[in-house]
Amino acid sequence: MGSLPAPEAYDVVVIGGGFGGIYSLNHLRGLGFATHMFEAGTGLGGIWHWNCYPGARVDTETPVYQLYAPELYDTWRWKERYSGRDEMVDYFNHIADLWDLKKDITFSARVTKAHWNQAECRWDLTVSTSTTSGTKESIIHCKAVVFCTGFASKHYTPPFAGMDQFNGVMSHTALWSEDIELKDKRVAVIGTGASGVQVVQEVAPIAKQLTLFQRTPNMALPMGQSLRDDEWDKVSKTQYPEQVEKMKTTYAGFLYDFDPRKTFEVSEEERVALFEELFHKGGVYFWLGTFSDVLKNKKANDLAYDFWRQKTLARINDPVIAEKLAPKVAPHAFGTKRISLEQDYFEQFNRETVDIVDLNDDPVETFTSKGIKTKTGEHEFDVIVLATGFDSVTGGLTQIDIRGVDGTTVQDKWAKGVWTHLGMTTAGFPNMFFVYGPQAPTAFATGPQCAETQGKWIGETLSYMREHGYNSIQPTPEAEAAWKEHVNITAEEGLFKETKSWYFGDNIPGKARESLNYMAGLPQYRKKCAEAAEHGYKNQFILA
Ligand code: N01
Repeated sequence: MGSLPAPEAYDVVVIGGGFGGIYSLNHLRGLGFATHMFEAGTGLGGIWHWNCYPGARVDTETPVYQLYAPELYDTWRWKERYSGRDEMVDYFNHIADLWDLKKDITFSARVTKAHWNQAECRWDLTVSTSTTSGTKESIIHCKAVVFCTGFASKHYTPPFAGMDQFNGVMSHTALWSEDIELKDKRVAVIGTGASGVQVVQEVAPIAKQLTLFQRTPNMALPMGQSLRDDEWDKVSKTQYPEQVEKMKTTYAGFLYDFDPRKTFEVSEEERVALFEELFHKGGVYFWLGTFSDVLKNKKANDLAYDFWRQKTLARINDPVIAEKLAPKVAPHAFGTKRISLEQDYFEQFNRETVDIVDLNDDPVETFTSKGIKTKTGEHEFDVIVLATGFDSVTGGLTQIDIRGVDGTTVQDKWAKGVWTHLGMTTAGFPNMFFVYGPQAPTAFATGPQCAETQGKWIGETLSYMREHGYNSIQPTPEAEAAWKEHVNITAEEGLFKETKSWYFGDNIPGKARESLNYMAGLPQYRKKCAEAAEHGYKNQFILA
């Protein structure tokens, strides 16, 4: 573990040790910037460090979900098509060893404040460091700060009545502690996002009884999990450089893209054949490799939903439960909320010990000392799992006291909506960058690809400033307004905006409704970032 550095030692401080953070630390250090990372957790991995709930697993397949560097993929051997959480943590530690990162990281160190000091042209950070003898606050100075706090670092717990009355064990998935016992327990799971689906699938076989509290069914797709054997590993390593070139051309950074054809341009036989093929490939092919209009045209989307529904119904024995998990009337257009991958999620509901409460018919009235009381009665539990999500995309930044040139906080500036340029900078906050945050491809791109794209751009920008003798950079208000408009116009195109989801901030009461992500795809995003840097960042940024 790196020691707490002396003040004023840094060109750049990186905050957070997920993909964005480790890439940025290594890259900026390689460019010759004195760089240090603060990580609130005790280890690397970001979301994979914190989310250690039972069944936590990546929904992006190997080898796509990794950083691109020959020394990394040559020396790492993936075990499964979709890696479990522990394998991800091992992978992060492998990178840290190879790149010798830990000497420049302080763990258990949470940055609670970041204030721009105009007189000194620097950031003053307050870092709260936990040690066995207590918590210590330090002030750290740096010329630039890169927030790599991720899109899911502020968990969300709905304010259910009576929560403090419950006498059993209760935990949010993002704050899970590995010593929580679930075997032979009566378990409640609230929420059906990626976390809820994975918990149900993992815990139902060992629990005495499991009840899922569902507000919206998850249109989860079969994962198609498999082991990666030696032959796969050998071939993958030889193909990887070429695959990376391909990944740079696709919408989300996968190895495949949408089929250019539209649903009704082909015969019904051809459509069904493609649907079957994509569905059986496993993963998100049926979501992001399908006909190009499925996420744009409601009629095309209805066909995809119906196909998914028929496949799902066939796996659930009880027709009443089946109707809850895959209702005749789709709750929203297929694929317009984050699709999760499952292995045997739907089969869990065939167990005598598993049931489901549809919160639309039978809402929670209050938590009690013994469990959860809904409109129809009380359910008793030993453990309640809150898989209720995050203040996604913006929460990682707005939970920190970040103040810009005139003392305005990011929370205040973004109270009625997000303002950024390129999803990496915001006016009034010089030399502040953020990775995997709002108005960037974030939830519509693979983490490593997004982290590399943004980390490189930030590195180029800081290098340009160093070469040309500039001390500060921030976007112009006009560039920021234009980016906001562009992000919102792009989000108008598909069916996404018609669905309430965390993609639009709908899950957090009072949060402004707007697209939190740049939805035009990674290639278009890279083009926009390159254009902004052309001609010395002129017109879009103020350099001083
Ligand atoms: O959170 P979510 P998540 N009463 O926001 C429900 C990434 N991730 O932790 O849909 C009852 O998706 C809410 O209901 P509804 C990934 O990007 C990845 O699962 O709003 N229910 C919803 O069902 C993912 O998308 C991985 O109607 C309430 C659930 O809680 C993102 O993180 C693993 C409620 C929240 O689902 C977030 O996933 C884990 C209330 N008052 C996470 N409030 C992998 O790659 C909320 N809900 C595998």
